[in-house]
Amino acid sequence: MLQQVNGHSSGTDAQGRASLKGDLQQFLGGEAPLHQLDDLTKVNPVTLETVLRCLQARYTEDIFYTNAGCTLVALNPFKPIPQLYAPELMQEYHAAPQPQKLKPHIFTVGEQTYRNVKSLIEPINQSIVVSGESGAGKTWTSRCLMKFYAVVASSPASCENYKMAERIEQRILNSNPVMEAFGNACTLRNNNSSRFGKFIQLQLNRAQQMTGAAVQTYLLEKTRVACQASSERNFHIFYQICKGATKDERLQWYLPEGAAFSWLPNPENNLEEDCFELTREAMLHLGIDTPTQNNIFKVLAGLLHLGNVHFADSEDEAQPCQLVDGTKVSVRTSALLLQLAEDMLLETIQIRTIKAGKQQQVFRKPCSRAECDTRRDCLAKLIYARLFDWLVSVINSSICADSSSWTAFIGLLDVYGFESFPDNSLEQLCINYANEKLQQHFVAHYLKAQQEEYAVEGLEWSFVNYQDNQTCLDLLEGSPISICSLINEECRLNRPSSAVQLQTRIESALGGKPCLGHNKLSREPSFVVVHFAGPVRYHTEGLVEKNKDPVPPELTGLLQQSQDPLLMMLFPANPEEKTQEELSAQSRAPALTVVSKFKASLEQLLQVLHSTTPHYIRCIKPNSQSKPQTFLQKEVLSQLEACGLVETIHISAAGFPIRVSHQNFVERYKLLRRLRPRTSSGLQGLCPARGPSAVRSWLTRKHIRRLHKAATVIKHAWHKWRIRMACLASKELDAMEEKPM
Ligand code: AD9
Ligand code: MG
Repeated sequence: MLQQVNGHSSGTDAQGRASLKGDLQQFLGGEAPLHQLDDLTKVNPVTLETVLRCLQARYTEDIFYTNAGCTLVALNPFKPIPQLYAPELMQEYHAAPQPQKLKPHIFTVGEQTYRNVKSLIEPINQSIVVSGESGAGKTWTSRCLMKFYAVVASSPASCENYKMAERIEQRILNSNPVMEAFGNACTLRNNNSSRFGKFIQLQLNRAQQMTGAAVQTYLLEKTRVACQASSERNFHIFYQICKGATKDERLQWYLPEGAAFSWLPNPENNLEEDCFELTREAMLHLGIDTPTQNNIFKVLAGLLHLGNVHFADSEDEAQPCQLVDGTKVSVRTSALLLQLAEDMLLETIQIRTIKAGKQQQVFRKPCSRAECDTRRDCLAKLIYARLFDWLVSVINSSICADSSSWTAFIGLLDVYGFESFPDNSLEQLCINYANEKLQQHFVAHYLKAQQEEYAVEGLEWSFVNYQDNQTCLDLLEGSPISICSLINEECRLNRPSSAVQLQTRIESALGGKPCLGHNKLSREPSFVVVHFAGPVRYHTEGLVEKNKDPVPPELTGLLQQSQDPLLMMLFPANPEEKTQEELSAQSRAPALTVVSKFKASLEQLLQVLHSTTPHYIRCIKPNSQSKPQTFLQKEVLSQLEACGLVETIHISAAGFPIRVSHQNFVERYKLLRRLRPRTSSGLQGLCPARGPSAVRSWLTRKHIRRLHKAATVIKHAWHKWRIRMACLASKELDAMEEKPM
């Protein structure tokens, strides 16, 4: 019996009494207390209101996980509950004959997924899509699932073929603090908000042991390095260095105690930023030695000093902008830390070089103050983004198994949640676009496809209406004209385009589309998209420029001259593989825009997801102040509405959640043939495929449970019979030996 999973009242007595009360109530014909309903499909009737009440009742009882048919709803407790994630509990779910009979938990999903890899029932590769808005608990959930697999799928021996004789699972777990230090930041919504998307494939061998993992990241919000919205912060790693560096390191990196940096706003206490030692240790375990680490931190300190370089307006256009008083020292320190010549660093920021004419004559043009700021920021973004990509590649080379040592994977998807701020730009547009695509994947997989197939297969079924987000996706990415195509076109035309121009183009080309919201309230140029999770206003100022993400070739050229070992590696003077920017600069072809690159990577991700059996965990944020014991109905309600939970429950409750190809079905249950007289159609008679395609067996969970039971009974009987036969045979042998011929 599973005890205390959800951390409410201690001791089993209280729990026992409570469950007895519930049973009695049910027996006497009364309704079970709401908080005891482990599956929302049992709520009667299934409406937004009843679902909300049930979740609230459970939350009040400190029960945070609830099944909702094919998905698991995870409420964020906003308080640590160690016993809910203890290794013993993981083992309990792992060892349970039927984990789905235990209390709903992410470990049930983890274990089910793990077992599916082996079964013939569904495609072998599995994925768990963790969704929810920012701060709802996606990263926490994926981290816990990784720990779960590290416990249940650990390999018995450490892998000697790796650089360090350390267990692979531990190394995979070590990738989390490193990626979070460099890729997470404190935002208005979440103190530890992921500023990149992550898909991690946990690789399993035939014995279902974890032999490695591969990480794929999506669209790091690199603008944060140089620009943070008010009350938000830079990536954790910068604060970690400033707080955690030793005295000696402070001297080396020019980070005196209490130094103020423009790119380090709001430096007051935040727990996530106190983890410098943890980050360093994890890096070491991943094979990044101390000198390389120090090199990384030195470069990051160089970026902080670069952020303190400020320019004043130039009175004479022919002259470069002057430095604001007192910032010359920042140029010097930054150049020193980045191992660049000081005057070259300053000049590259201040002066643009333009090649023109047939002879490609070089002209030098002093930049305006705003242009200088943009070039300074661009330099920082360029370094940080390359550093992040390099870290991911190091992590991958440290944890990825070679293809011969794994046969299947479990993918964990943790992408940034839906975002709506007072000021939304290209970053939010991409994030929300990704969330729309994932919602569509969910809708397509569970709601739409299932009902359509029921119809094709001729199953009796009354259709459930659901919120299809195709219209919103048409607005965002549809052809021939969509928001993405219009923003991309502005980039391609390469003309100075104002924010108002873009707004007008969007309004005139897409005005009639249902998901383009009314745009009356804003004074600034903007447009509104009605997403499945709510309307969001995007400001058009700077959108096109951000989408172009131009990197002046002089900046890359400058960094190629650095004497710093890390920068020399990140920006090789004669790169074997040219980057996208360099290629397009050479060929004069228009560079791929941020949106088009992001779209392509999303499509790839969706292809991978489509090739797996997906499982869904919906994280819900009970309040936006990150407070424990606070359940704000209005906020939860909008999240339930947004993810179409009620529709999911309806379909799960009434539908056939298990679809098995006939071949696999026959393979899995051929044992049961012994139960029935042989027919010409063999097992097809046992569970006939319906409809014209006749390829599937449609099964409810009840069907599957019964089939499993029957198969188990036969197996036992068969086993017993074999033992009996063996006993008889050995007795016979004994008798023969006793009676010599
Ligand atoms: V974002 O889209 O990256 O901004 P997430 O990833 O959905 O967001 P995250 O997992 O970071 O949110 O959770 C936010 C915070 O909620 C965490 O930092 C924890 O303090 C808290 N949290 C989330 N889940 C749990 C939990 N199961 N138990 C305790 C939790 N605290
Ligand atoms: Mg996150």
